[in-house]
Amino acid sequence: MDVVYGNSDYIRSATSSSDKCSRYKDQKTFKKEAALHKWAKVLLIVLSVCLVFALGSVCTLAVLLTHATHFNVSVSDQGHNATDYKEQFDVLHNQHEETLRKLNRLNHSTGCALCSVHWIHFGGKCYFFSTVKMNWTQSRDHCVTLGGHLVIINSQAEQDFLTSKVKVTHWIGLNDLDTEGHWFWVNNQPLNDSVEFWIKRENGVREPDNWTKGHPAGEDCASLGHPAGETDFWTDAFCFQEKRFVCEAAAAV
Ligand SMILES: *[C@@H]1O[C@H](CO)[C@@H](O)[C@H](O)[C@H]1NC(C)=O
Ligand SMILES: *[C@@H]1O[C@H](CO)[C@@H](O)[C@H](O)[C@H]1NC(C)=O
Ligand SMILES: *[C@@H]1O[C@H](CO)[C@@H](O)[C@H](O)[C@H]1NC(C)=O
Ligand SMILES: *[C@@H]1O[C@H](CO)[C@@H](O)[C@H](O)[C@H]1NC(C)=O
Ligand SMILES: *[C@@H]1O[C@H](CO)[C@@H](O)[C@H](O)[C@H]1NC(C)=O
Ligand SMILES: [Ca+2]
Ligand SMILES: [Ca+2]
Repeated sequence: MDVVYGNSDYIRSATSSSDKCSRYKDQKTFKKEAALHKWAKVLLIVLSVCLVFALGSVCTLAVLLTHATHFNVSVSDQGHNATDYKEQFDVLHNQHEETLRKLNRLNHSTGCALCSVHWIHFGGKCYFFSTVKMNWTQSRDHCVTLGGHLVIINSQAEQDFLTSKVKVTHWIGLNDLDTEGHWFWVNNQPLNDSVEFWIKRENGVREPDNWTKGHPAGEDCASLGHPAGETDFWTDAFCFQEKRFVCEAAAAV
């Protein structure tokens, strides 16, 4: 009995509890709605914050953009200044070069070695290497016209300098026009036999050979090098041949 009562009581209490439950459920939905409202608020706040941040970002971007344009301007300023510096540098550079040239000229003049343009200084003398070809007498006269004379070679050093400068045969100021076999320089000095650079070939055939084939008068004018290409030594050649030539002149003091 007790049990039945207890049972019904339990049922009743169960029913009441189910009532309670539905009430609780209502409460829960209410609470849920309240929570939803809360979430909506939170979301709204978050969105607001986002909006503020977005506005902030836009503002920052705008500031950055103005800064960037400022920066661009300053860069272009610097670019302008850089070109100014480049111009200044160029001016100074040119002045420096000009000063060096002057110093070089002074150096040369103090070394008694001032040569005209197109003339090359060596050992206190000036040398002119022609680009035109003339026969020997024309070459001799042309060097005089230029204020010098056909080159007179007095040393191994001078010979070496000349051969270092020429790649083809050139007339020099030496001839045996007056007396066959007696070689004289254009200043009427006889050839010093201890300072001569005639080609001495291995087969014993040497220059001057007074070659008479091709022209009966023989070869009376000396040239630096051979038409075949060697330029290290002297050969005698037909004076009427046209060759380049080397003039020599004293260097200006
Ligand atoms: C070069 O830069 C200086 C500042 O360093 C500035 O005062 C001057 O105006 C600039 N000059 C030019 C031509 O931009
Ligand atoms: C001037 O001559 C001296 C000595 O020969 C040399 O050391 C110097 O470099 C020369 N200067 C120039 C500018 O040629
Ligand atoms: C020939 O040259 C040598 C060597 O340079 C020299 O000792 C000699 O005096 C010169 N002879 C003449 C006649 O100039
Ligand atoms: C050089 O050749 C000419 C012309 O043939 C001749 O008169 C002269 O004797 C020759 N000289 C020598 C040293 O052979
Ligand atoms: C060089 O050429 C000139 C002009 O053509 C001439 O008068 C002279 O006789 C020539 N000299 C020789 C050595 O051939
Ligand atoms: Ca000869
Ligand atoms: Ca010859």
